Amino acid sequence: MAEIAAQPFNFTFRPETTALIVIDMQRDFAEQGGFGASLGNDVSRVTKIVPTVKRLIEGFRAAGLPVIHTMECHRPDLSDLPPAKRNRGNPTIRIGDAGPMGRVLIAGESGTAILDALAPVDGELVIEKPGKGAFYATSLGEDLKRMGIAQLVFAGVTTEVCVQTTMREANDRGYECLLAEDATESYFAAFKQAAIEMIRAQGAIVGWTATTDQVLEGIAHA
Ligand code: TIU
Repeated sequence: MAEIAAQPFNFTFRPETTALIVIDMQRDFAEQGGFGASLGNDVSRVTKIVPTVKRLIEGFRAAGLPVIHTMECHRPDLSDLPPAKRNRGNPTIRIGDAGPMGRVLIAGESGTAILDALAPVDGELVIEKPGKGAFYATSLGEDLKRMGIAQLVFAGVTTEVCVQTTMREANDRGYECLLAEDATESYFAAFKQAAIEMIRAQGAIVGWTATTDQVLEGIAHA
């Protein structure tokens, strides 16, 4: 057990029941020609956090703590893609369309893959999710119960969409959630800041936030 100097107050870190969950660090959100760019976003904001996310993942692996990865993606027949999601907005290419890295956000396509630098290693749980939240229409809830997890440290993209949605889902299911502030990013600096403030407001109403260094220090002292 160790106290992490988090906001809005210390987070009591219990390594035996904690996992890291890395949300959607996929080429589709980080590279030109992918889903994020098709929505008109500056994807370079995402690539900048890769070394920090890597450091966090390696800290968990070195301590023998579980690392879980999620991927936003859909079946090739689009049976898990509601028209309301496919038709939203005015992207240059839609989910399921053929792009320069294969079909956008479709399981098994090269653009949908997790970035090489952050690729899962053997034995790590990878959750393919059709929604923004990682609990919706996936086995994540049962997997966490089987693993005996009670606390989740969050990293990944984007802060106010898939990360925040999954944190809120996890918080409602009774998990204590801590977001690594510098291991998450948004396409909009103001949205990232607002999401971080919303999460930890009102006495950690959704969860805690801390830097990657503070999380790694907690691991070192636990
Ligand atoms: N567009 C956006 O900000 N995010 C997503 O569509 N997915 C995730 O956040 N992973």
